[in-house]
Amino acid sequence: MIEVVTVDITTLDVSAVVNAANSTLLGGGGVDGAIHRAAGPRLQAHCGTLGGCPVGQARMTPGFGLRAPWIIHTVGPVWQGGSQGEADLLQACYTNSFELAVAKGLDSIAFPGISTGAYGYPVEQAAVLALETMQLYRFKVPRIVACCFSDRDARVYGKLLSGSTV
Ligand code: AR6
Repeated sequence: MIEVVTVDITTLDVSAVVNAANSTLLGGGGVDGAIHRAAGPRLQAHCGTLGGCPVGQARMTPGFGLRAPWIIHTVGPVWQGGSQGEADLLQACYTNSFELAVAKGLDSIAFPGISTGAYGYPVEQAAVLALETMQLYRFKVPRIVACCFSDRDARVYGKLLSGSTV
């Protein structure tokens, strides 16, 4: 099942929340800042032991004070116009996040719109990739949540899911 919701991702009752991090994994603004605030300082201390994360890859940590028991940190590409491999890198973020969840046997996962905030990836293009990858994993992870932070983004996802063009 793929759900589209418009909420603060830190409030969701899921097995894993995906964080749109930067390659230091030490926290930042946007959804990364919200997740670190909700998880508390033990998250940054733990992330500091991981040695960062390259763009397109993912790392799992406990959720600490977060409602979700696990956080999957992935580093999206900075949008540079689309000719620098951004689509492959963004797809790798989703795939590698799912692979960590599957390896751990998790039954629910929530994704923010990776790269679509500070990193500037156009939401319409990012949502196509996100939903394509979610469809591929929907039999491996029973509950998949596309967590939007604006009604506009939720409409983009909703239209794509219902099969109409954006
Ligand atoms: N819950 C759900 N979605 C959110 C929340 C939230 N609490 N807060 C923001 N969003 P961004 P990026 C949405 O900028 O583009 C950080 O500083 C937001 O509206 O958080 O991958 C990192 O440290 C947008 O749709 O991530 C990196 O330096 C989406 O989350 C950099 O930003 C992603 O926006 C990563 O940039």
